[in-house]
Amino acid sequence: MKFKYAVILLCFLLFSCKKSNETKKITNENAQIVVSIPNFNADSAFGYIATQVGFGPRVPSTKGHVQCGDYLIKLFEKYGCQLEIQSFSMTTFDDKSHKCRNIMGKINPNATKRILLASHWDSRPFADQEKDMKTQKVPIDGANDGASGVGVLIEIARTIQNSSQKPNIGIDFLLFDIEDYGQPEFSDLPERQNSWCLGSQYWAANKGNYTANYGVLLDMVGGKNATFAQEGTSIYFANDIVQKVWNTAARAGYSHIFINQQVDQITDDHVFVNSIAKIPMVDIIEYDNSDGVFFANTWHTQNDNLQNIDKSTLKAVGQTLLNLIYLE
Ligand code: AHN
Ligand code: ZN
Repeated sequence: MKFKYAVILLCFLLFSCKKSNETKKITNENAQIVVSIPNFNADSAFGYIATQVGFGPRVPSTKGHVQCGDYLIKLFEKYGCQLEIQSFSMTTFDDKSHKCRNIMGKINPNATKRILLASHWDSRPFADQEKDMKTQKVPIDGANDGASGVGVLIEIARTIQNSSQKPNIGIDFLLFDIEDYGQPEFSDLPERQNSWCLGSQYWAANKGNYTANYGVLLDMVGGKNATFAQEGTSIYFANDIVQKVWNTAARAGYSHIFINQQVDQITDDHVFVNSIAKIPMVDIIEYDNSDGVFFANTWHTQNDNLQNIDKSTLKAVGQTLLNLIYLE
């Protein structure tokens, strides 16, 4: 009967029109519930990366660093986060002292179940992966190394505030300062232990009674044709979270980016969050071992600039995190 098919078709059309553009319905791991998850806007995230880079290098003890920190604090305020700013001084391998800030923005500050999402917001004072001695001494833009993770996190804060759908849990965005002032190979000063990740080392040792169920660190999440492998320290301390994040990415269609490969351990902010703060944290960090070095070939070079930021990589990371948050 033709009429019956017309009614079915009409119902189908009505239902598909009702579906919001803003969200996508997805079932959780056990397929027990259906949740609406907002879309991650990679253009907007890219804009936050461009603004950070626009301040100039965010090297501790420079004007660009102070201005960018103030800007990030204002953004978290604008997107309705409760702020906790940790100010401290740090001495680097070159015996210089710097005023630093770890910046935390909280959503649902009273929720007991919490996820900690982190990234570093400073940028490296050197380009020590350059061959040329002069270029090595010029600070990098750090569009990928620093600004990309922060851009994704700010965009997640904006998306949650602008969405009618709210997560069931608390989210804490934590922007570490002074991650990237580690001693370069060209330094002829005596070798310093643990000269990297100074902000996260300070935070982990001075976090008070703060805790979260687990954490995800973003580091260099905007590279062209980037892949994210399962990094050794993350597996060692938080293998269940690694599996959860990589499964969430695969279910969102990003298994070609979040690859199913276990790779070496690296030193990054998550090491100290795991070992000192005792919060299980995984690192989403670009893996490109084509030249025998773990990191991409723009890493700590002058090519770590906006031109080498890829919105489709930002989208894969941002959407995976939104899915992770809304499925909790
Ligand atoms: C190493 O250089 C081995 N780890 C530093 C991690 C890092 C630097 N991430 C971004 N910049
Ligand atoms: Zn770096």
